[in-house]
Order: sequence, then C-alpha cells, then structure tokens
Amino acid sequence: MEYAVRGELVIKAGDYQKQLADGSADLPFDEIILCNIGNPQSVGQKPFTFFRQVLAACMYPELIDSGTLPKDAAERAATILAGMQGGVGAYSGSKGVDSIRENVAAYIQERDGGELGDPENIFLTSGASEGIKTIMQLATRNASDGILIPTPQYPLYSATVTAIGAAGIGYSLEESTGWKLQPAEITALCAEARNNGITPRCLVIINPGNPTGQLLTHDDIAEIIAVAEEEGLMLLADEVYQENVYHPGQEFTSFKKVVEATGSAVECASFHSVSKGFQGECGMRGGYMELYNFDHDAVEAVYKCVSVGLCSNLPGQVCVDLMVKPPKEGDESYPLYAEERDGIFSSLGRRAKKLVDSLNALDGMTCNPSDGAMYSFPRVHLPPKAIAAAEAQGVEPDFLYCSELLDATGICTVPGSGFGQEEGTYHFRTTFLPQEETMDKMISLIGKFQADFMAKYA
Ligand code: DCS
Repeated sequence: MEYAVRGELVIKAGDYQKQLADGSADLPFDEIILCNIGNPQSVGQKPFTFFRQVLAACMYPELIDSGTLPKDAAERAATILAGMQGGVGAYSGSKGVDSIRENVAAYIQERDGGELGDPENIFLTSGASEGIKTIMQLATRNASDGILIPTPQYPLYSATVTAIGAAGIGYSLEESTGWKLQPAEITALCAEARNNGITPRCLVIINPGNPTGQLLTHDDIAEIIAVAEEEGLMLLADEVYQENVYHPGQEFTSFKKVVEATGSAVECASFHSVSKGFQGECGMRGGYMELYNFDHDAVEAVYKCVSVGLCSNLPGQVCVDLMVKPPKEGDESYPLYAEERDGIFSSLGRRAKKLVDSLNALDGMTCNPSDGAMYSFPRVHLPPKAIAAAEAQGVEPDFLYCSELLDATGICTVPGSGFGQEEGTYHFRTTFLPQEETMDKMISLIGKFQADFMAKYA
C-alpha cells in the first residue's frame, strides 16, 4: 500500500522541522512550508467561533446556562444534546444521531432542490475516508471485482483497493482538456476488464478534483451517469470539496441532484466531510455518506457492517450538524460567522489564482486552473538530464524534483507519481493553504528553485 500524502518527503520535512526547532540545523532555509496536505488549521486557519462555542458546550454542558455563550450557540448545543442519548461521551446509534441525519437530509434537499431524502440512507462517518472504505469493501469480494479510479487520483483509493484485495482499474483525466474524463474510455476499460475475468463494480469520481482541482458541469455529470448506468457501475461520488469552488460563474453540482433529475436508477453513494469546506475541521473526523437508489437490503448490509464499529465519533457528528446547519441571517452569531467564512473563502480564491498564475509564468512549468478544492497540480517539463539523474538514483523523476525543492527551500510538496499521471509526464501537487504572506514567500522560492533546477539539468 502506498500513500504519498504522508510519504517519504513528509517524513524528511518533519526531521528538518525538528532540527530547526532544536537549533541543530545547518539548512538553507529557516522554516518548513508544508504544502503536502489539505489540513487548513495546521497552517494557520482559525476555526469558526460558532463551531467551537457549540462544541465546547456539547463537551461541557454546564456552559449552556453559564451566560458566557451567545444565546444561539447555547441553544444549538442544547438541541444537539437533546437528540443524543447521554451526550458526546455515549455511543450513538450506528448510523449516527437521528436528529443530525435529519439535518443532513434537509441540507441536501436545500442544496439540490429535489425531494427530501430518507435519513435512513444517510450514515455519519468518522471523516469521509471511513465511509469510502466501507463502501469499497462491501462492493467488492476479491481481485475479480474491479473499481474504476481516476488517474491522477487521491491515493486513499489506490491504497484501499490494495488493502481490500480488489482490482484497481485506472481511467485517465485528460490534462489538455482541463482534466476531463472520457466516457468512451470507461466503456473500453470495462470491456477489457471483463475480457480479463474482472467484473467492474464501481466508478469513483472526485468532484471538485483532488489533486487536479477541476469542476464538473451538469452535462459532464449526466454523461458519466449514463456510462455508469450502461455498464452497471455503482457511482462513488467524492464531493468533499463541494464548498471549495472559487471563481465567479462556477458552481458545484452534486451527482445526487443529476441522478435524481434524470430519473436514473444508478446507485450513487456520495461522501462529504467536515475536513474541507471553510471550516477545515480535519481533526474532528466528521463526515457523512448518502446512499441513493440503493436496494433496501444493501442499505441494511451497510448498516450491519458499520454496526460492528459501533458509531462514528460524536464530536465529529456535532461538526457535521454545524456544517449542514450554520448560523443563518438574523441569528445572533450570523454576522461573525459570515465574516469568518467570507474571509477564508475570498482568501482561498485569491491564493488559488495567484499560485496558478505564478506557476504558469515559470519556464518549464504549466498548470491548469484550480476551479475548486485546495490544490494545484502543475506539470514540470523536466529536462532529459534530470530524468537520467533520477534513474541513476533509482527514484521517480518527479520525486527527485520535489526532494531537491524540499532540500533547497523547505517547501514540502507531493510528487505527481503519488497520485498517478500519464506516462512520460511529471507533476507535483501543492496546496494553496499557507496564509497569504507565506504563500508569497513560497511562490518566490519556487520561482528561484525552478530556474536553478532547469539550469542545473539543462
Ligand atoms: N476524499 C478526498 C478527495 C480527499 O482529498 C480527502 C482528504 C478525503 C476524501 C478524506 O478526508 P476526511 O477523511 O478527512 O474526510 N484529503 C487529503 C489530502 O489530499 N490532503 O489532506 C488529506
């Protein structure tokens, strides 16, 4: 199993950080800039005040009547606790707290404008990762069942395929068309898999994309649904970045919405998380999955399996409640919440554009826009001498690039090979999460490094 987001270079960056902290370092930089992981609060993003007030009161209910919290925060904590049996220190039902799942169903309806979904098809999970693993495991038996995964992809998918012993089938996202999927390729790959004795079971879609940052339109999604239906594939719609869409005129469309609107019978599991969006509450490990068009018995099977793990963690469930039902206009906490949210949103949008523009201005680098998510995935047009040097060291050429970048600048990124990429092309993934001043520093360091690297291997 391989998981590059926490791979070798990140461990090396951690060693450098220790050396810098204890003064033993003899390094050409004075700080490590962590751009390897979508973990906003680890690089300076502040949590929403309302979230933490409600969480605090759920953890310590004496706060509710203490008069120290805004009234709506205290009331929300009381409402959440009233829906639990024994508060956050007690196991909840296996699918999660009923009242929170009802709020999730209402949120999805408001987002998509369709029918109110059945909360019995909604499961609260400890981060999206847990739900994704559960469904991948249940949808496959062994290496004769296949899961179609994008290339490039977030390596949770390839790692989980390996862990559960299923067959991974990579389909390509085309860089030249802004990382679009080709439905005809899905059809061809399914035929090839069947010829090799593999039954394709699921199609994974990450929208907005990680590491690629592209956003699917309604028409893109309708095409994907049609091919999934044709091939009898269950859709796994990873929509953890649904709030992270930055540019005017672009908006997120959910798979559920299009499946519902087209009346398709395709099974669609969709995943969301408190780790992303603007709250970035990665450490709370909260998320949900909705199983749409699933047979009742299949939902019961998922229920049985998650029951073995008892329930997802309760503070994470509280965060899901807050994500799907934030303060609304007229509430006491709304002005501060809106200010915090808009500050994070506009800054992320600025950073996304600035990073991509600066990378595109460098010789030997090209980068598609980041319409959504938290990453850019530039292509580095490596000189043949750099590729030969990597071969001589027994490493991937993009690993060599990222490793030299870390050694020279302290910037920690993830080599494109950790996500998969078209053969003969080389990329790296960087987040645009560092705070704006650090981002400016990072952009100038990458610019200088790129020029030095290209000259060194010219
Ligand atoms: N799906 C995608 C596309 C992700 O990027 C992540 C996390 C997850 C699921 C799982 O998140 P949670 O389990 O926290 O809900 N993103 C990783 C990444 O690429 N950087 O940080 C973590």
